Amino acid sequence: MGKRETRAITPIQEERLKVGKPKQVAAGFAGISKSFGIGLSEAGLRRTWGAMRTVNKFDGYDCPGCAWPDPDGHRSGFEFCENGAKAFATEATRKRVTPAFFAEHSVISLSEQPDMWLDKQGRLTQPMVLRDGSDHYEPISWPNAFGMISDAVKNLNSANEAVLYTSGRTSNEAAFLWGTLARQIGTNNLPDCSNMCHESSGYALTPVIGIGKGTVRLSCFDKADLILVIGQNPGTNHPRMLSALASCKRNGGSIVSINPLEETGMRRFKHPQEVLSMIGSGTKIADDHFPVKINGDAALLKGLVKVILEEGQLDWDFIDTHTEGFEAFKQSAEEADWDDIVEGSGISRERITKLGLAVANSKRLIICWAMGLTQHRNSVSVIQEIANMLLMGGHFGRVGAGACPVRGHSNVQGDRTVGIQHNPNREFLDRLEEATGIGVPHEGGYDTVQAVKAMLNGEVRLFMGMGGNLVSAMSDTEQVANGMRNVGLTVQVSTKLNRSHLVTGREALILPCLGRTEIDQQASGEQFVTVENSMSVVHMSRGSLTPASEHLLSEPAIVAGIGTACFGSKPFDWGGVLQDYDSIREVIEQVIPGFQGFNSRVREDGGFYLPNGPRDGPTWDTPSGKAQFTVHDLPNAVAESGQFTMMTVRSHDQYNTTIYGMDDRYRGVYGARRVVLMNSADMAELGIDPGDEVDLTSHFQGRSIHAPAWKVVAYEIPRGNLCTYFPEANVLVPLESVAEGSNTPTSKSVAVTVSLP
Ligand SMILES: Nc1nc2c(c(=O)[nH]1)N[C@H]1C(S)=C(S)[C@@H](COP(=O)(O)OP(=O)(O)OC[C@H]3O[C@@H](n4cnc5c(=O)[nH]c(N)nc54)[C@H](O)[C@@H]3O)O[C@H]1N2
Ligand SMILES: Nc1nc2c(c(=O)[nH]1)N[C@H]1C(S)=C(S)[C@@H](COP(=O)(O)OP(=O)(O)OC[C@H]3O[C@@H](n4cnc5c(=O)[nH]c(N)nc54)[C@H](O)[C@@H]3O)O[C@H]1N2
Ligand SMILES: [Mo]
Repeated sequence: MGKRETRAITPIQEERLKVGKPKQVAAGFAGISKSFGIGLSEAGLRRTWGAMRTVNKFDGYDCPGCAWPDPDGHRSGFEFCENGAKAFATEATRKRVTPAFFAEHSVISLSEQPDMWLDKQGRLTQPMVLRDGSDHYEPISWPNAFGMISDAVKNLNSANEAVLYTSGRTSNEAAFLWGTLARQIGTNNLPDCSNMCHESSGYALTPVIGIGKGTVRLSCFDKADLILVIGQNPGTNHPRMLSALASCKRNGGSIVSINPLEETGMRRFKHPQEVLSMIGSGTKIADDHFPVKINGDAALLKGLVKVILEEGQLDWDFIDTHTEGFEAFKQSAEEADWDDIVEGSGISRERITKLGLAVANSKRLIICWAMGLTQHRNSVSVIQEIANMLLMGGHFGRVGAGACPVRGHSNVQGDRTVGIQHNPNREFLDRLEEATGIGVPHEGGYDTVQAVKAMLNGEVRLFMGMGGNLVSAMSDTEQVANGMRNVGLTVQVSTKLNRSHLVTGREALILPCLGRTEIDQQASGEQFVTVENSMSVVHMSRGSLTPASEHLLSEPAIVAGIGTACFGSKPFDWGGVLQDYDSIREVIEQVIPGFQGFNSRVREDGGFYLPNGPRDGPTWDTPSGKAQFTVHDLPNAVAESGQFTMMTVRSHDQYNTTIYGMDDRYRGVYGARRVVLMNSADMAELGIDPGDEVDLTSHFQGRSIHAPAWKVVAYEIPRGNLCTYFPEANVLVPLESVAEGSNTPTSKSVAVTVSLP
């Protein structure tokens, strides 16, 4: 049969753009009342109130909003935010997508609907199948769905024709089983959302400090004397982090934001849990803001390093005892030219010097970063420059100091820890083999970019997604869609309807699962799962709501069902471990270092910290046992003359590809998402007025991609830079444009020309 021509990109709609002033104050009362409002309208009063009382409590569910940790020891407060409330409401909604819904709507007609509409139809309720040649999903039983997958596995010409994607909301238990399933199929093709997210951070940090994770605890934020927040928008994406920043300020610390945009949370913040502060104007968060050009961080950091070296305020004891490579690093920094630094960063030498002195004088420095640093061609080297700067001052193994890559999805870090790795190391594979009896493959697998390329080449016959929405989340949407259409069977384990259910292989399955807020009942009784936050704390998560439908299975049950259908119970007893998740945790304990006593320790209030050499020692799990200084040249500009550098970011009303609403309240952009933020001097030069529609064309290695009709918003953004929202703008990010080393799509560095239609 021919391929279905479903739409890969949300249709372009009539949008009513209204532009106001960016907000000065984040969160506070507007945040809380809005949160409840969102919860109420979707989930109803009893469910909203009941669930919000248990979120992030020791015995409640882990907030699916982000991976920011909860305070150690007193995790019983009302730790939630607008972001978490929205994430809760979309999951706990009372609306349902039933078989009747699919009988009424063909996949073609569904694909003509906007992404926001798809999500708003409610929770998926039953397993559904899209058969070869059919335009409608129909119900299928769980055993038959698992049977289809097992047939597909048996029909693979080689195990590497299977790809198992993971999104970062999946629990440790489900993720561990998922990775094990892939290895029993015989492949390490385990691309995951990290590949598009913090891969650059892990890839950069592991060789230089011996671990690919952050090295601070939440309590460090109270003690830091300086925190740099680089390439991150916490007001929207990690609102609870603002409490930690405010606490640093109350204790006399300083906070500096480095970002092409002055984001709202970094201006002022009202703590929603401190009623008194709602009355005042809130805490001023950032003491200073550096409006660096997009990807100007490499130059800015180089300037800071030069100032620190000139100042001579280095921790020489630390450098002598703990590091290697200082001389080469020093020499290369000294040779860097100030004109290049100022030109590359867009920040004057005076301003860089001022910040450099503050860094040099800091005794307890934390550097936080997120997607503004990880999604560029030279991301790995920028993050290693951050490590250099921390090493110069000895900011490891010291309370109140360290590296803090702020994770996105609530368990993206845990998924990696328990084996979602496309390039797993030998020790892990050996232990997995020993604990499960499964003969594991040793050849490395695909990341997301490689997986899409393999699909385009017709080398993938089975794609399965554990959560997420790869079609919309990946770069180069049309290419991803072409790849998906080449696959024999595509399977999505999901809670909500999204585009990856509509742009499919020849056949497709939707396997609906429990969400984190829901009760998970197995043979031995009610279960909990575990997750790991941004600061390496493993803790439990237990839902309390009645499941959205009686047909739902938990994620572990779905993986175990597939495992049993494909391989029976030998050598690994899929059905057996499912009866009680403690048994899954027992296997994890045997395979993953740091999980000794998993079942008892995770039952303690707040869970436990995984070991972390640079934080706890410092010790360094590098070949020489020392931390490494590294040398980095300044990058060439992405954009040629006449081109802009475009970043693609999140609005305030979305969770990745889930669109909650059309407003970006903090930035003052209302009613529209197909917008492009632009400096007014650039607009004047091109004869563009606010509200005009322009076409955007991206350019990479001779290939151009054209996307029409973006409304222009005049915004305070460095000249030569543009900002659009993802996922709409993903169509413009070329598949081939990736970060060196980590292979992450360069979603924050796209060379673009702007034209009036
Ligand atoms: N409400 C909500 N919360 C979320 C998410 C969500 O979609 N919605 N997503 C979750 C996920 S998976 C993640 S990974 C995180 C993402 O959290 P963020 O990384 O905060 O997300 P982005 O919107 O991509 O914002 C990137 C920020 O980097 C800045 N930036 C872009 N390019 C550069 C640059 O070259 N240099 C510097 N210095 N700054 C730059 C942008 O202006 C923007 O402020 O949030 C998580 N939390
Ligand atoms: N241009 C551009 N592209 C980007 C980014 C960017 O900044 N710019 N950011 C990248 C980043 S940081 C990330 S992390 C990726 C995100 O990529 P993904 O993780 O693949 O995407 P999400 O939008 O988070 O996935 C949403 C879907 O997950 C499913 N879901 C929700 N909860 C659950 C659950 O509990 N279980 C299961 N099984 N399914 C569930 C729902 O069906 C929902 O539709 O996108 C990346 N793409
Ligand atoms: Mo992410």
